Amino acid sequence: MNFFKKLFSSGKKATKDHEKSEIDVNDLSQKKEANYLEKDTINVIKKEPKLEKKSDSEPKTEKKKSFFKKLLVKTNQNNLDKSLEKTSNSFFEKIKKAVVGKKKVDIEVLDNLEEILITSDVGVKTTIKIIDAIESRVAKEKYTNPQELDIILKEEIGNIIFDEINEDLNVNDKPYVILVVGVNGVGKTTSIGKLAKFFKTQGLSVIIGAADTFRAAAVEQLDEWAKRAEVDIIKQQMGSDPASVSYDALKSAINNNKDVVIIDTAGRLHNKINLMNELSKISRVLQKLKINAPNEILLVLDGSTGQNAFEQAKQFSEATKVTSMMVTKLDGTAKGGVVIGISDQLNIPIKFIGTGESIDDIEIFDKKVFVESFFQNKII
Ligand SMILES: Nc1nc2c(ncn2[C@@H]2O[C@H](COP(=O)(O)OP(=O)(O)OP(=O)(O)O)[C@@H](O)[C@H]2O)c(=O)[nH]1
Ligand SMILES: [Mg+2]
Repeated sequence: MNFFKKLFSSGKKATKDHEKSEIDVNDLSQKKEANYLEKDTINVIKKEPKLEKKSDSEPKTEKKKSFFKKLLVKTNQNNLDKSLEKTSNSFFEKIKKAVVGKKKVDIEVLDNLEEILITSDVGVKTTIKIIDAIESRVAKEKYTNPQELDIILKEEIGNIIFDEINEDLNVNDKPYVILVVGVNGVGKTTSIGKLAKFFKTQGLSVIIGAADTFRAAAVEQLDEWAKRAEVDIIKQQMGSDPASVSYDALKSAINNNKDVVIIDTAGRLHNKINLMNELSKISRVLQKLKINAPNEILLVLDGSTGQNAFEQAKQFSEATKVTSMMVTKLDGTAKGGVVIGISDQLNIPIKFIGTGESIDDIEIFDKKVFVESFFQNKII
């Protein structure tokens, strides 16, 4: 199954050192929304990085166009296996205990399985769905061997999470604007660094907007990630208007013909009305430059919080128009089962997962590969 447009691999070295720049527009922070258009022409453009001269070795427009159409990026199964090791081990330890000495899949086995799925953070509704499916299969197929429970479980979980909507990231619509949201500490800023590098290695040019102006040191932290990913960053001082920073970032992306804009936002409590207000203000202001911006509202969830992540996903998606999700910190947790519940219960695709703290610890979420990794253990 394809998740992304194939992002050109044939060696465009996307961003060069001299392309990197920082734009500090502190003086703009107090301006009103109505002044954005005026502001950018007066102050921002002057400070923006120059357009990079196209070198002869770079692909021509025609070639560049084509890379958006084909799909290349694949999930690294080994990396995912490692990240889901704890989840899988813990799940299978419980399953093995539940079927030991059993000659058939009876009510007791199913009851235990139900408990195992729930304690593995799959979530109650999805667990019931899985148990119902297994129950009717056992009845129909006269399935009796509990040692093979993992095989039907894998099939049923696969069935449940595979029927999903369009998951393509259509970066053709450039600059492709991704607004990154989520509560405190889930890994938004880290994930932005990873995403920036990810897109860059696909030959896309990236600009990051430091619109978390709320927390001290947030801008410096993002700045650090921009350096690591070797991409441009647009920032203002702490306390300035996040919508203003977002506007500047998009403006700069348009002026410099960038492919992707990723905007960091402050982690706030998901039930606060000001989150909604802030995000809709950012969107409104972005729309002054690009009518359908942001292209994505990417919700970042901390997978190690299990059902909490699920609750956040529900509440966020009720409050804002979340279009995709990234689940972080799947490494080092046994709560990876939450991904199954989220995929099943919410009509929003998970597009990426975080598998560690380093810049390359990111994988495209491919359900098939995910299920394979989840079932990397066997009962026998
Ligand atoms: N193990 C692991 N740690 C991660 C992952 N993603 C982020 N982290 C860690 O999570 C912590 C918080 O990450 P941030 O990127 O600062 O989170 P944030 O959502 O931007 O936080 P606020 O800006 O305070 O809301 C850091 O210590 C990161 O290293 C991941 O995929 N795996
Ligand atoms: Mg942050």
